[in-house]
Amino acid sequence: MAVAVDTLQEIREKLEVGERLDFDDGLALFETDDLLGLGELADLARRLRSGGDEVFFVQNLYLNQTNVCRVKCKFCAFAKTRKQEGAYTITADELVEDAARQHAASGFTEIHIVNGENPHVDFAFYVDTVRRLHEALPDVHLKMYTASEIHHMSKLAGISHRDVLRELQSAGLGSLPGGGAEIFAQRVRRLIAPGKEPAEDWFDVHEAAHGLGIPTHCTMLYGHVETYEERVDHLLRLREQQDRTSGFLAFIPLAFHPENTVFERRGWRFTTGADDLKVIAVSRLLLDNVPHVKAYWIMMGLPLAQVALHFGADDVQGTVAREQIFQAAGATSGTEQKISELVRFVRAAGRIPVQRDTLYDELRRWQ
Ligand code: V47
Repeated sequence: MAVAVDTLQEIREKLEVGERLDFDDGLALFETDDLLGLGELADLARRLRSGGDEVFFVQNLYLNQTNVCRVKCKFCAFAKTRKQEGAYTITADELVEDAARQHAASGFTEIHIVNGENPHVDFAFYVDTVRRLHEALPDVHLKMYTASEIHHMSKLAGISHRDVLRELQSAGLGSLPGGGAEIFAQRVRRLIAPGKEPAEDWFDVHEAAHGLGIPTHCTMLYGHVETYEERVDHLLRLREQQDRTSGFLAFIPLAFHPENTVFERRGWRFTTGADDLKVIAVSRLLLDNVPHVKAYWIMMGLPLAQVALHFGADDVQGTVAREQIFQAAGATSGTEQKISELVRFVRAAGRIPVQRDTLYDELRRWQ
């Protein structure tokens, strides 16, 4: 649906006087066909909220300790049951040995771990893994376990989200990735992930993490059955949470990848570049209190991620060695970029590449 040019103009006026955008603004932004106008507005919002020309990335290694999962989300191509071919669960010893070898070779500063919700291991398995990784690589930031996994651990151990997080934090956990959010609307969760906990649990985990001083990330999985209204609702719920606890470091939109999922058999397709850019821009505009928006190159490819840097994104996530979840679902971008390649792409987009650590402290800048 075409949205009148003056709608974007009204939103621009709100931005310029620092007025918060509301639900109807969010909807109008998703409905506009003026893609370039939208991008320009999002870039303005980023700059008005003190963004400069810097674009951030981290040197990170992705590890998945187990792909065995009890949940069976219909959008997922990564999860297996224990008896399925390709199912694996790696011991803490193996994981630490692998991570230490990789670290000696490449010197990453962050390990990012997301797993299946394996019903065949206990809570001690996770605490032990964090402790051993932290002991072996004390200077590496451990960004581990989505809210869904923390919820799963709380069920395994019969303790609260907060107590799970406290134990993991004292073992060396640094932050949480943002997965498990999907779309918060229960209508959508029932359709794409009927076995998953409700949105309230995702928020409870993040609220508890922020209360303990554990920073977290937040995501939205889009491009399936959700409506624009449900996207806006999702973003505004994240904004409300951030108003209360301020613990989100960054927002990462995740475009649905259909290959090898139930939905591929129903003919569902990959998202389009226009929609990917729209989601980046609208999230930058609505999430006025989340410091960074990531254009995740694994998901959108580096060329489109470059364009997204002019649509409100200021981070391309990282070198991302060994990503598996999107590869399983048909990502064509591959995994692991050299730092020199990220730098080349950011510079060619007219921006300043900055290598950061997980908490956005600057490690190196290319002028
Ligand atoms: O919760 C799974 C998504 C998430 C598919 O915090 C899919 O920086 C699209 O948490 N198509 C897990 N998305 C990954 C995750 C993550 C990824 C990147 C950065 C960060 C961060 C966190 O991946 C899941 C789900 O939302 N996902 N399958 C799929 N076929």
